[in-house]
Amino acid sequence: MELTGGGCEERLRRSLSSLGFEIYPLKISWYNAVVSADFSLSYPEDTLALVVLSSPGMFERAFQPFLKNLDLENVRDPIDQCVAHHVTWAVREEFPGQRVDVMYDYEVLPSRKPKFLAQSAAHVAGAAYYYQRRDVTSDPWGEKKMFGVCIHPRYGGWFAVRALLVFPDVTLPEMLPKDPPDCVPSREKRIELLERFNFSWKDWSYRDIIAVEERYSEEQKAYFITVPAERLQLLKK
Ligand code: B12
Repeated sequence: MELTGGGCEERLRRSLSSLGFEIYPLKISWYNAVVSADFSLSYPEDTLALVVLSSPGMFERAFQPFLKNLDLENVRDPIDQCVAHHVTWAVREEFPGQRVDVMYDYEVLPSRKPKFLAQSAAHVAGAAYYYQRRDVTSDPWGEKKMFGVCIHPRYGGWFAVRALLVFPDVTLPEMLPKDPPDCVPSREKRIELLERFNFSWKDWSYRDIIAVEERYSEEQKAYFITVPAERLQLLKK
């Protein structure tokens, strides 16, 4: 079966978009150009990859229906399991016999490093700008370690990066990179964003740093506010 890059993207979208997932293409070389050597992915540079995000609607469209068929006694993280279920199904359905390497955001290598850096992948794919300390001129944080955060143009911080799919047999020399929308352009707002994300992420306010089209439902917030160890109890109720 001959597969073109655009074909892969469209097929995956066909399977996953109605479930609340978004798909963005990138070349391995774009990702490897920004991360350090210890995080780089070992594929030829024009290799196609697709990054999968979950939008706020994923909770109602994929997770709640998925729970109905889940044996809650034998589950580790129900959200991760739901994402893996749908991605695996989509890959089997849309790319039979095709090599597809799937990496999830929660997977780590034997070195304990994440298999891929979700934020860098989302940025280079043009999906969500990854605001880092380096994006603030003469920043005020001194020696403090500040984690960076991606902001999606429609969902602000109300989304997650779930997976990276690599198609080792598909190369796309002609694909051109697309810049992610810079939705937090000012220095002041970037400082506010990084401070909210680092110092008060539990109040969710970093997610609303821009006006958003959609955010998590009250039910979804209640689920994520609950500590993981108590989430199963909540679901059983
Ligand atoms: C480990 C981890 C944590 C750790 C450490 C955080 C960290 N950033 O290191 C802890 C437990 C603290 C944590 C906490 C949280 N996390 Co966390 N975490 C991760 C995880 C699994 C790996 C991150 C990591 O190890 N990075 C390693 C460091 C070295 O990467 P880095 O700082 O980005 O450095 C790279 C870039 O700078 C890049 N680079 C260099 N130059 C340039 C230039 C450009 C243009 C670009 C694009 C890149 C780039 O190169 C560097 C590497 O060489 C990711 C999922 C994933 N697989 O990526 C989620 C993730 C970052 N976490 C996430 C979230 C939401 C959180 C929490 C809010 C909790 C939660 N889940 O709700 C808190 C908030 C943080 C806080 N205030 O404490 C989200 C962030 C979403 C977003 N919008 O950005 C992620 C992406 C998970 C997801 N599924 O969406 N987290």
